[in-house]
Amino acid sequence: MFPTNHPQYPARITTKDPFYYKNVPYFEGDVLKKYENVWADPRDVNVNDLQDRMTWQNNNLIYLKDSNIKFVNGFPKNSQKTGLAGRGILGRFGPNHAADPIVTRFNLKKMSLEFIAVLRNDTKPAMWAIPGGMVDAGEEFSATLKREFVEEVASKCDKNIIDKIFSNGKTIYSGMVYNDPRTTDDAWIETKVVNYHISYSDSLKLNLTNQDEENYAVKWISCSHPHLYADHKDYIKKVKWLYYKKYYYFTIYSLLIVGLINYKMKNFTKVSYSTLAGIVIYKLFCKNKIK
Ligand code: RP5
Repeated sequence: MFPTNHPQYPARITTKDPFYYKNVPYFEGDVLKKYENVWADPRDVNVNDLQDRMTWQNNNLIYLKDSNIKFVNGFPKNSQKTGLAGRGILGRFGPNHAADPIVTRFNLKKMSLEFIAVLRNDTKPAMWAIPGGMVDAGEEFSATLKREFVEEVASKCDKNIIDKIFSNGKTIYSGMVYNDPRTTDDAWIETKVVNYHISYSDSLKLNLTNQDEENYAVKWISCSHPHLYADHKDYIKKVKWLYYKKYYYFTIYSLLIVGLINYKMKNFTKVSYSTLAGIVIYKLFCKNKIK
């Protein structure tokens, strides 16, 4: 897949071009020079250091040297061709680790599953996103999930409610972010996504405030929002499935029981109606859904 362009990047070239490897435009943001050795790698980073870094594979963190990621001239290469060489504006060669906390609630008034989203200010047009962020050097993923949430949306919230929310999460995904607009052939983002579902009454205790440097706004939005940043829609889909699957399967089993009762009573029209309803619900909501 070809990531969308980032507002600060030059145009990408098509990966179908036979001279791709010669012509792919090089780009490395100025900011990397300023932050070389701070959060950005030095350009002459040692290959052994790079090989000892971690990547997500099948939900486990493994060393790059043990993964299927190829190294070319001492640098790890993205398995997808993106039309841009260099790190772009990402600091690290290869995986740049991030973490995404999805805090959800069920809004009874709107009959809708909602999550806390931020309106990012680095995309054009601005896009709603999960308030995730980069893992600092030596930081645990669990710490990043909480820190990013607090920094981006909850800096004015009571510590007790934050601790309560982050005491119980469910991992939704860990691996590569395929559609982040900052991805290049030499640098990409990998993330761990965790869902924290809270009650509506707890959600009212959160005093949400956005972080001006990164976001225009923060609010609860529907999990059915049609456009989200990077791969965030896929993660939200997984959360929706996790939340709703029990209701779908309960309805299907209930219809099955109604069908069996009617079968015993030789009421075959009702048997076919309940069977049909069960099949429609299964096909629409369960089949091919993320388990
Ligand atoms: C996305 O970029 C990740 O899913 C995460 O949400 C985000 C991390 O980057 P920043 O928000 O820190 O820019 O690919």
